[in-house]
Amino acid sequence: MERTYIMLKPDALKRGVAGEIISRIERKGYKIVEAKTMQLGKEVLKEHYAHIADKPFYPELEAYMTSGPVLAMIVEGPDVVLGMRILMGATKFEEAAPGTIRGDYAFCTTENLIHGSDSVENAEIEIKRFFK
Ligand code: IDP
Ligand code: MG
Repeated sequence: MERTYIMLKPDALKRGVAGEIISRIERKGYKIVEAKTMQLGKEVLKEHYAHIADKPFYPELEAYMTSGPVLAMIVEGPDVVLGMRILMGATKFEEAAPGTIRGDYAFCTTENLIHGSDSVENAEIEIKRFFK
């Protein structure tokens, strides 16, 4: 069974929509096999976001991602990596379709509520990174 790394970002917890997002994941038929809240440090975040760490928006992203706890999860299901990316919606808030998590809840691109691995290979790396 395929697994992916899902992380509800600090705004999801601050706004109190974590439960609604989890409901969507469960309604889709996916299983949450592990979950924990944690406070991200700058070092692990830079490792996780190495592909964008040199972008001009990174300092703002770092401040946001370390502003409060995240909810880290391992989610399991058939083709769950791709399926979760579809449930999440596009990265840029103006491109996230209604009906997706980001399309329904995000009003800017930095604070877009949820992370999901973008490939099966990265899912395994991210699960190891955050669940040791
Ligand atoms: P993803 O989260 O959809 O996989 P990535 O390109 O991996 O998108 O970017 C990681 C995170 O960085 C995004 O979820 C978002 O929070 C932030 N981000 C990406 N691009 C921008 C941007 O152009 N402006 C502000 N924040 C961005
Ligand atoms: Mg990404």
